[in-house]
Amino acid sequence: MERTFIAIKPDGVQRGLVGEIIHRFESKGFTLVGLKFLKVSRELAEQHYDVHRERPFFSGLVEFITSGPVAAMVWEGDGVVASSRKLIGATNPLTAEPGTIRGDFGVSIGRNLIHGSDAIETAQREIALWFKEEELVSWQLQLTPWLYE
Ligand code: IDP
Ligand code: MG
Repeated sequence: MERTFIAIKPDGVQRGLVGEIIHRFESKGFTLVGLKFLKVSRELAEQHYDVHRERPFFSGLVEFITSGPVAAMVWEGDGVVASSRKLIGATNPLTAEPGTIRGDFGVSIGRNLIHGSDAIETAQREIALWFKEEELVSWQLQLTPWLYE
């Protein structure tokens, strides 16, 4: 089953949006298989955003992501990687569609509340970076027959 890595960034935590964001993924029909609340180390932040290392916003991004607690999650479901990106919305909250998390709650690209893996391979890399195998729980959502044909 497909899995994705989602992190509510320090602004999402400070804005009191942890419950709202988890609710959106739960009510969509995805299954929570990993969840932790942590202060991110510089090393983890730099590894997580390694592809952006040469970008001008990299140091500010690492500074921000390590500035306060983050809620890190793994969600499971058919097509969960691409679908989560749709639930999250465009990178810039000002252009993100209303109805998306960033579109509903944000106004600035540097405070866009949430991270979601951009591809299946990225999700595998990020899940392995943030979670140990034993921190992930395989379980069967009893709602499955009501969510999948
Ligand atoms: P994504 O989070 O939608 O996948 P990416 O392009 O992967 O967007 O960028 C990673 C994160 O870097 C963004 O979520 C945002 O927090 C930050 N970021 C991206 N572009 C900019 C920028 O132009 N200025 C400031 N921060 C940016
Ligand atoms: Mg990205």
